[in-house]
Amino acid sequence: MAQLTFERKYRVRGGTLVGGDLFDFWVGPFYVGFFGVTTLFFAALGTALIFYGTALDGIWNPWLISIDPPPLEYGLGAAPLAEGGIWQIVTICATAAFTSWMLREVEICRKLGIGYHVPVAFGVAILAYVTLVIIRPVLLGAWGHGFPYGIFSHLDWVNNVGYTYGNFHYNPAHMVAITFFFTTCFALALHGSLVLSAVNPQKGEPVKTPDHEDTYFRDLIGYSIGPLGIHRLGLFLALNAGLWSAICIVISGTVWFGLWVDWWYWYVDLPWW
Ligand code: BCL
Ligand code: BCL
Ligand code: BPH
Repeated sequence: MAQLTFERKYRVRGGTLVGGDLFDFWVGPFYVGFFGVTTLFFAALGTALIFYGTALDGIWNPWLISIDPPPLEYGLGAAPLAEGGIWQIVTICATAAFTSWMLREVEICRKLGIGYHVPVAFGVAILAYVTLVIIRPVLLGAWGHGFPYGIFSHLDWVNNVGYTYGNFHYNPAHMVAITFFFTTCFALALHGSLVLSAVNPQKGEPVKTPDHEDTYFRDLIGYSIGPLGIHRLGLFLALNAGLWSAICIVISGTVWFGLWVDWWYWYVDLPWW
């Protein structure tokens, strides 16, 4: 009931970025807005094109469906539909759909009067995608460097691009990214379990306060980052995971051309060994 009363209070006009009142309404629980319409448009068009490309290939096994980027020979030009052109349009649709989704998040934030943290965070995921299929291909001079849109084929791409630079594990930015992914999971495991331990007690037990949570970690490791701090830390860790991922791939083939293991010779070459 509290939820319903609250919804009546915030489901009011205004806060839109474009379109004024035109799309300022809800369908069931979903806020629509101008960017809801553009999300739907680009998502539907992109998905339809994937099905069209699949029909051209004639392979309907879901694992094997793949919309491939153009061969490297097309450089940064437009390719014929059947030779990577579909991939190029799907890439435009996907980028537009993701960006629309983010802007729809912004409009919802504005209506609620809350910060833009969620759309900013999603922006980092979009940046990673855009780095893979637009920024790096442009820097390398061919759309053919983007990854193919297929469940198995995109795994092949990761594998092949990885081995192009020898053992990709030696890429220092890849190391940092992986460390942030692991640390994010570590932090969420501690946070999720700690919150449940306090607010989901046995039958008949009272719900415990944040002081219990803080005290738990002070007893255990001498420090508690606190209820606000843990969310700042979590966001910091997760965004860095995405950011360093984008960095590790964009520098491969642009600022470092050879094997990643060779990068470490700067260390071997230090004068004092
Ligand atoms: Mg990948 C795996 C999607 C980029 C490396 N990847 C997956 C699968 C899923 C996927 C098929 C589980 C992901 C997951 O749970 O994420 N990858 C996917 C998408 C993109 C993408 C949509 C993208 O950028 C648009 N992947 C990349 C880039 C590499 C990469 C190129 C670095 C990030 N990916 C890998 C590796 C693996 C995957 C390595 C795996 O082992 C795993 C797998 O099993 O592959 C077979 C977390 C997100 C959620 C839990 C939210 C829900 C997401 C759902 C599951 C996405 C479904 C996508 C759907 C099949 C295609 C949508 C298109 C429709 C037309 C609308
Ligand atoms: Mg590696 C990349 C970990 C071994 C080659 N590798 C990554 C990073 C991550 C990682 C740090 C991928 C995350 C990412 O970019 O997310 N690699 C990792 C680990 C190991 C590892 C932990 C390990 O061995 C334990 N990697 C190897 C081996 C190499 C190798 C050694 C292969 C042989 N690795 C590469 C290459 C790449 C990576 C090459 C990369 O390109 C990739 C990277 O850094 O990419 C940036 C970012 C998230 C996204 C891109 C997803 C974006 C999602 C978009 C915005 C939304 C999708 C919506 C969807 C379509 C909606 C679906 C419909 C709804 C569900 C309804
Ligand atoms: O709404 C959301 O979450 C509920 C947003 C979202 C987010 C958000 C959201 O707010 C945030 C903060 C993040 N993701 C953050 C992050 C991480 C850290 C920055 C990072 C690790 C990450 N997201 C990763 C991923 C991955 C990975 C690792 O692969 C996936 C698959 C996702 N995030 C997925 C998603 C969605 C569930 C959601 C989201 N992250 C965004 C939903 C959205 O944009 O909807 C609009 C678009 C469509 C409904 C479909 C578009 C269809 C295209 C036109 C065609 C398909 C093209 C595609 C390229 C094909 C790929 C094929 C694959 C097999 C390779």
